[in-house]
Formats: sequence, structure tokens, C-alpha cells
Amino acid sequence: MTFHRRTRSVLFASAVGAAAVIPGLSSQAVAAPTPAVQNAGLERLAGDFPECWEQYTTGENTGEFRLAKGAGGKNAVEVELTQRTSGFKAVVQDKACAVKVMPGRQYDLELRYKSTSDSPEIVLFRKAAGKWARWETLPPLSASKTFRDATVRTPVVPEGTEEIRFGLALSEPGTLTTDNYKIASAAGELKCKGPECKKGKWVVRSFAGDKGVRAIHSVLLHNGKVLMIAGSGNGAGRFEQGRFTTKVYNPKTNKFTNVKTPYDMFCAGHVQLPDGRVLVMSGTEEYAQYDPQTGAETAGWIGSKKSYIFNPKTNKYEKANDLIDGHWYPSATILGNGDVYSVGGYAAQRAANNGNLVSPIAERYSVKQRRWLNENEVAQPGINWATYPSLMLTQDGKLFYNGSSVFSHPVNADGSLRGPGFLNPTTGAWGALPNNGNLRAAASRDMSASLLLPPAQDQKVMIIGGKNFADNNAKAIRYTDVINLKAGNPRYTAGPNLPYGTVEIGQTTQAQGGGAGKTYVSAVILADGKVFETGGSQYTRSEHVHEASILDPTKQAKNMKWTSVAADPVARTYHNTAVLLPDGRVLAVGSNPDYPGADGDSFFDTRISIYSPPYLYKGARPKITSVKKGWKYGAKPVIKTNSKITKAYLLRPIAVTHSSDPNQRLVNLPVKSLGGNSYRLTMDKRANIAPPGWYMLVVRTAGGQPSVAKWVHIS
Ligand SMILES: [Cu+2]
Repeated sequence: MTFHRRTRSVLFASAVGAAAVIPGLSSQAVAAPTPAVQNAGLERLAGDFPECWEQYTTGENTGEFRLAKGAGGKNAVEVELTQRTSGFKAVVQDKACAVKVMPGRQYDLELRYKSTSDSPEIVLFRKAAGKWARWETLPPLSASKTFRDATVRTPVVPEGTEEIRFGLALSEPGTLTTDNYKIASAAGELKCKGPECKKGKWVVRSFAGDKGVRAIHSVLLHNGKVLMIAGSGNGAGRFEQGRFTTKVYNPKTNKFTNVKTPYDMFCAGHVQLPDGRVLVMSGTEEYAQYDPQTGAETAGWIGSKKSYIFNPKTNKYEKANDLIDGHWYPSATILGNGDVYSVGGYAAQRAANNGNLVSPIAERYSVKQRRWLNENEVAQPGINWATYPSLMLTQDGKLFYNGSSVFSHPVNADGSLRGPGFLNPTTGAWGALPNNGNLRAAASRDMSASLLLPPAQDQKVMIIGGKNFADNNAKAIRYTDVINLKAGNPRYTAGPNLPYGTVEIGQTTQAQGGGAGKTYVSAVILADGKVFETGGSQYTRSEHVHEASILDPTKQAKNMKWTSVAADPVARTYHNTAVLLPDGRVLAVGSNPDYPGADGDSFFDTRISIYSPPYLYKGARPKITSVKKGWKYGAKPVIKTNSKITKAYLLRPIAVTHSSDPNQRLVNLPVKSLGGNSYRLTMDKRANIAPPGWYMLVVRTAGGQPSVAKWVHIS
């Protein structure tokens, strides 16, 4: 039986007393009205559908609404989606039965549901100035075979809000049954029920045909969108045809914008310049060639000398001058003055034996002169940096090579492994740490993740997992190691092993074990200042591991602990990236296993997974209500929030490829309360702690709930 949408005019029996505001008292001091959901159990019918409830559809999809057996009483409503192109179907309170609410307050919404979908969402509407609109999106719930409770807390009700209404939405084929709705004024801590409360929740978005993108490079722009660069996307056929791709992805609308891509940026380097444009250097001049019989490489890769700058305002690439040499897999580190230093990768020509030739050239982009400098303008240490070496800016302006690289590791003149050490980008002076800085398994750190742990002021670096790519039989490792760069003689010490996940072997999924870890790991600083790692495989582009975990980086290395959380349902191997979004979610994209795709080019999974960390299920998120956009070093900006906060920090937006983003960092901003939810923050004086550019300002409650970010510019 199918119902048609109907709206009833039901006499509105106000359960909400007129909320008189007494002069001199804040709204918080007024006794809380008791809101209520009418026909909460869906028992009273108006014709063939529960009174006070409506069938709500957005986008293009087919399906139906029907009565089903209730969770407690007689009735519930079942929604079935049979086909979907876009949008959702939802059971929502109708306008006549909306709930009166008080601005400045928060409400806890409760309901019971069961669903085949692993991402039903509570939808929320609010009425202001007589007009209804979708309010904020709440994090997704999980699939459940039997009725379960779900409770979410609304954001603070904005000024001018008269009423709200809510319901549950289904946005993928399947069924959803809902019943027993409740609303209450929020008090105390939200009691979150369900697996997502502790483990967070992934939602996967699929794109048919060429609607997705081979996102080998992901860069968060200061408009909240993600620049995804494929170039030829590791497809020799695409390279031959000159099919180079870049897309800008909007995580809010799930839509892509195509960007004209002037050359093959596959395996380029990239970093946001101080003005927020993205400097892209090198890429592929020529693909390698292979013996069709043996698969052996008969000719190496050639790196491009080209460089362009992506402008988020116009969605266009602007040409920069050429590099001195080609750098296929270059590093890209922003310095304290905004210049960009880049080394490593394969040169603009092959080696004498026709194989790969690592470029010995150091490149420097001068922000002031708006150009790449000439060879005689950059100190040339002549080091073989191999491919995507991770060079991090330290507080004294040096670059710390942390021991993480891709495919192979940097080498000394005699061919031996070049371990961690410090490089002076101005003089070219290099100082190695003795004994590889005590980094364990230093030759097994190919495709490891590395990051400057929060806060940047602590100058601690962590390296996570990796594998020895010179040995095909070597398994990825579980080690994490931490070094304190502020120590007199910095040395790595052992951190906690990566937890075991499940691993795809052939057609089976097995429990991981035997000391195996992950290579192609992605690591992201979360909006609450913790570290999140996800994705990876045990072997070269095979045996993919489903595992993700979170760590508190403020402890001593020996006391740190990974807490396992929900794993990405999509296997993410070679060419995966992960990005923290301004709303505190994490986007994971890309996977390029070692078997060919339908088009003959290597297979590439274009699905995007979005992770909602546990902090999104704790309810009450603070909100930044007022902040100045431009900050100078050492400034003491005053911000306003809608509730009490204890911490504030800046997060540098991610620009990542091949597990490598040496510029990712969290800068702590000491907080002084001025009363009335006003706070004075202190911006660090040192540009080497926070290189110039756009940052996400996030504030946090004592309970660990982070705000949505506001963009601020540091200069
Ligand atoms: Cu690659």
C-alpha cells in the first residue's frame, strides 16, 4: 500500500508555555519549557498515515511509505527505497505539529528505529521569520536488524528560531522503520546509545563511471572544498590520450567541479601558499616502460619540470615558471617565510642505464619573487633524497627528515641508507642523527605515515608503520616511533604498535596477526587534537587491512595507546589519502590495487568514505560566533563562542599524497576567559611553528567536543 503525501491541520495543543523573558535575566535563567512530540508513538491515524507526521522526499528516488508493526505500540512507519539517484525519503513531523523551542537552548531528540541502511540520518528543520529550512545535519546512525534507540543533541538553537521538527531519513535502497519519538531540553551529558558513540561511523559515497576521480592528491582548500588531482591517474592509456583530470569536491553537496588540467600532475608535489592558492610542482613527463613478458621495468619514469598554481577563487591553474629539474615524487615543505622547499623524485631524464634517476637538485619557490629560483640561487647539498622524503619544518627553521619516504629511502654517497637528520635549507648543511636516530626498522619505512604531533609547539614527530619495498616478501610493520626534536640529542623511542585489524587475503577476510602492520597508512590530526590513522595494506598493493584507531598524542611515547575505532568499509591501499574536513569529519579517498581495471589501466577505486569520529556523537558542540579573519604572529585575538570552551587551536589544512603531508600541524592557542563566553587567544610569535597561510580555528570544550572550524589567515 502506498500513501500519498498529506498534511493535516491539527489543532496545535501547545505543550510549550509562553516563554516570557524576564528583563535582566538571561534566557538560561528562565525555567525550561517542556517540549513534547505529538502522536510520538505514531498510534493515532489520520486516514492511512499517522497524524502529525508527513512523508518527505527530496531528490530523485522511488519507493513507498507504509504502516508497520510498532516498537512498543501498534504502529510504526516503514520507508522503503527501491531506486535512488539522489536525495532521500524521510518520516518527518508535519509543520502543524512542530515543536516550539527557545533560542539559546539545546534539545535531545530520541527515537527508535531499525534499518537495512548503514547510514540513516536524523533530519532537522527549523522555522525562523515564518520560513522553514533544513537545519544542521546530524551525524549518521548505524544499521540495526532490531529496534534500537538513538539519541542526538541538537546544536544551540539560533536566535529567531520559532519552531523545530525532526524525523528519520533513508538515503540508500533498503528499508527503515521508525517509532517512538521524544524531545527533551538538554541537561547534563548526552547519553549516546549505539556503536557509533565509541567507534564513530563511516559512510561510503559511490560514483559511477567517470563521475568520481582518481584522487591521488588531496588538498583541503580554505573554502572547505577538496582539490583532488589525478593527472593521468596511474593509467598509461590515459597518459597516451592526454586525459589529465582534476576535480574540486564539495563534501557538503557531494558534487564535483571539473578543472582543466594543463599537464600530467600525477605524482606531483603540492602545498598551500600563504595566500591559499596551491603550488603544484612536477608530475609525469613520461611513464616507465615494462617488458610485456617478464613485467620488468625496461625504462624508468621521467619527472616533469612544470609547475602551476591552483586558484580556489577561479578553479583554474595559473602557470608558474619551470623547475630546475624534474621531480617525480618530490617533497614540498612550506618554510617560515612562506617559501616552498622541494627535493627528491625522479629527474627530467633517465639514468645512463635507462632506469630511474633521482634528481639531486634542491628547488625553492620564492613567495616574494613569485617564482622558482635558479640553481645558483639555492644551496645545493646534492643529496639523493629518493621519493617523497618527509621533510618537516622545525621551530629553528631547519628541516627534519623523519625517516619516512615512498618506494625507497634516501641514500648516502656509498649507497647506504640515509636515516633521519636535520637539513638547513639556506646553507644546505646536513647533519645525520647517529644510529638512524634509533628509529626501529629504518629500512621498512617506505609508505609510512608521519606527522608532527599536536601541538606543534611540543616538536614531537611520530612515524607510523611502513614496509621495505626493496623486498617483495617483506610484510608491513606495526611499529610507531616518536622523537622529541626539542631534546638535546633527539632520538626516536618506541610508541605503541598499530592494533590488528582484519585483512583481505584472496577472497577471504581474516583476523590480522603475526606481527603484520600496515603500509600506505593515512594519518590525520582530528578536530579534538587526537591522532587518527586509517587505511593501508600488508604487502605491495595487496592484502588490504581494515583497521582505524585513535591516539592521544600528549602523553609520553611509552604511555600512548591506540584505541581501535570503526574501520573504513572500503579497502584503501596504494594512492589513498585522508583529509580532516572543517566540520570535524574525515574524508578518505583513493585505492589503487595491483590488478587492472576494466579499461586496461590500473584499477582505481573512486569511492569516498566519510568518517564521523566519536566526538560528533557527544552532542553539544561549541560554536565560534565571532572572530577576526586576519591574525598577525604574536597577536591576541578575542573570540566569542556560544558556550564554555577550554582549548583553542589552529589546524593547517591537509595537502597529502602517498601518506605524505609534512606540513600538517596543530598549533596550540593558549586561552584566557574574559567572561560571558569571550576568550582572548594567544597566537604563537614564531612563523616556524605556524608557517603563513590559512588555518582552521577550532575551539574545544572540557569534555573534548570540538567546534566546526572557522578559517583565519596568519601572516
Ligand atoms: Cu604513486
